Amino acid sequence: LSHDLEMLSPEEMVKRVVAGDSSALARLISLFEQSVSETLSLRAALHPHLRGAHVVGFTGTPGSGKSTLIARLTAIYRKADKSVGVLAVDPTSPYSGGAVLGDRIRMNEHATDRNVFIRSLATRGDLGGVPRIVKSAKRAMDVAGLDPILIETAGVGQTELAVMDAVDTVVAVLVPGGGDGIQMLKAGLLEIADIFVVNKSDQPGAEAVAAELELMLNLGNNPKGENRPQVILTSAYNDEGTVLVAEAIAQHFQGQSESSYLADRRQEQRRKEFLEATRDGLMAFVERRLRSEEELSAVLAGVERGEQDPIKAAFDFLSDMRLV
Ligand SMILES: Nc1nc2c(ncn2[C@@H]2O[C@H](COP(=O)(O)OP(=O)(O)OP(=O)(O)O)[C@@H](O)[C@H]2O)c(=O)[nH]1
Ligand SMILES: [Mg+2]
Repeated sequence: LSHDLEMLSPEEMVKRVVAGDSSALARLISLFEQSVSETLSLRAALHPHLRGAHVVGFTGTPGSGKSTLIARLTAIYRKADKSVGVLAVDPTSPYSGGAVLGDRIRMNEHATDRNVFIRSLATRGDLGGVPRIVKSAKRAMDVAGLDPILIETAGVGQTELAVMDAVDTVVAVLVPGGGDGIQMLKAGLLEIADIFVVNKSDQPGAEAVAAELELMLNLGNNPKGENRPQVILTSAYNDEGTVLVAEAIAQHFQGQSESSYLADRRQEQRRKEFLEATRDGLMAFVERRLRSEEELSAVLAGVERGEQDPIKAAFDFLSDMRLV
């Protein structure tokens, strides 16, 4: 079957994804993983079929219960007869390696459900490419009719923040203890989160974290103005408070749609995607040239040996292409 898929033209592949063929969707995402820049035409072919699913990002410290919460929310959405897409950006650290297996176990109840599509993205240390792969995968999942699309990232680094740029609603998941609040504040999460979940409320200290957050949100110059983020206590493990999270997510989307906020957010997303795609296309062009043109590889060899100045050589190459 997978061999079958490899033979398909981009148009045929897209057609299958639109028809809800999950193996075609998985295959398409694998292609994006292999090279996001060489798949520009494939990504472009998705365009007429975009539906505009609600994309929700979950971020927070490793082990805070994001996957458990996502599994619970998936069950809630399935009860409402929604088709759910889950995209997990694999934690790279060995610490989290075990948690990935754990994720599968927790998602087990959904694994055989045709209306739930679960996919992990291996980051393979290529940090710069991750947000672009996520955006491409999200685009394909949207075309497949999955709505909502839930994206999980671990950690609060630059990559995670870049991924969260590509979602409509950001859910930050914190836990009691460990100075989470301060860590998130430093990471800039306080500014980007739309909903704060204090998970593991079955453990001591959860109320204190929630109170600390409320205080920070009241004191801080909250950039979201009237759309002050909600703080919700949950015990994802015991399925407590999870309905409130689903409601807050729906409310946030509703509120955003009614104000200009969603339009502004998506406008900025489109702007970024255009610039990234243009850059991707140019890079793919240059790399193809390097492979196919002896003259250019000779230039590169000269640059490597120090016979040619790298900047001057780049400038000359781009001038020849009439690109500068
Ligand atoms: N006590 C308690 N444990 C929980 C709760 N939610 C999740 N856990 C446990 O916390 C551990 C981590 O949960 P995950 O859902 O894998 O957390 P995660 O944020 O997805 O972890 P990474 O993907 O590694 O960042 C697991 O052992 C869960 O069973 C909760 O509400 N209470
Ligand atoms: Mg997880």
